[in-house]
Amino acid sequence: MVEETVEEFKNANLYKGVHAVALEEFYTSGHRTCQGCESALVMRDFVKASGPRTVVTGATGCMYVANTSYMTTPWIVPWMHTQLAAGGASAVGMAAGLKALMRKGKIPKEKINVINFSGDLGAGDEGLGGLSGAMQSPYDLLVIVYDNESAANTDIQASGLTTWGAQTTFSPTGSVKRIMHERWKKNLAAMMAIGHPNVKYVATSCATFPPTDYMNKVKKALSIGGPTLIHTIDPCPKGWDYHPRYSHVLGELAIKTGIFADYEIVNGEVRYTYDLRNKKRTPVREYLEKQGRFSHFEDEDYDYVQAKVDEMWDEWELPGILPIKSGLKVKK
Ligand SMILES: Cc1ncc(C[n+]2csc(CCOP(=O)(O)OP(=O)(O)O)c2C)c(N)n1
Ligand code: SF4
Ligand SMILES: [Mg+2]
Repeated sequence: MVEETVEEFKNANLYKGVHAVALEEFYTSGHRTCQGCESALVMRDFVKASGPRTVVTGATGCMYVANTSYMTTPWIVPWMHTQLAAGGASAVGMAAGLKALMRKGKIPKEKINVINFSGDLGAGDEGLGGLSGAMQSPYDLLVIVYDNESAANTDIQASGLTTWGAQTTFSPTGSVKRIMHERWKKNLAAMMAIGHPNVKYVATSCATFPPTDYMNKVKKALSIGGPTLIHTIDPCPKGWDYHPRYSHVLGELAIKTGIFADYEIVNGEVRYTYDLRNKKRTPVREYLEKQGRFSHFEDEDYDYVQAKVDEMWDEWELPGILPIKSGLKVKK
């Protein structure tokens, strides 16, 4: 299941288990995210993994608005808001600015982690051009796409990364048409990996499953250098309509059913974190029926999604990742 990637990352100080995780917090109290918000955990854990020598830029969205209510913030590290579509560009600007200050001797020369976080709409739709620019830049930077599968902050509109069939405020079910959202999820991480050959590290992840996987992927991305990207799947109690206590359950099911493929691409080599090739997968219905956004589903809808997930893993040239021949090497 989880593969060790020791060689390239021997200097990355990877966590060997949850007990090794740093106790110090750099994203702490003072935020107003919903109870059970997995995106908040994505914030907390990346900065735990990156440590205090980190500068963060955050695109508009829940993780901006709920984290910077007037006169309060959970951020202990320097943090800057950036426009919704400008996540990638803000990371480039920050990295270039720090480099210039170091060159001019205005700040000491040292490694400062530059991390941008952007939501699925911000990074995957509106800011796709800027994200591409960042992935082709010469700078050391990490973009974390926190994917709660909607424009959550503006009341749950569908984005290009929303699961097929989900109810959102853009796609409410009705008596005439049951399924309003008829697009398969955009394949963002793979798109970035394939389209940007100089990027040394692209990964997907879930903040809670498998344990420490996400934080270690942050460490790997920061240690390998150059532009890097991590795309997380973030259960959102409000938008997905479930009791907040089930966020972890849903994150785990997203991976185990294979609807969200968990992998990393290191220097052009694909490594499955949770390998579902030729394996029995948890039926996707177990994941979907726990969420109110799919409460309108009938048997044929569950069957449709299952068939698409099976196709991803059984028929795609790069299972779960790419529906085309890619030329990328797959580690056996
Ligand atoms: C250019 C621009 N378009 C639209 C908006 C309105 N807006 C603010 S946050 C947001 C949703 C962002 O969605 P996502 O990036 O997925 O982040 P989330 O809210 O889900 O955390 C929208 C549409 C905006 N602020 N700027
Ligand atoms: S709406 Fe979703 S993403 Fe936004 S704060 Fe609430 S749980 Fe988190
Ligand atoms: Mg979103």
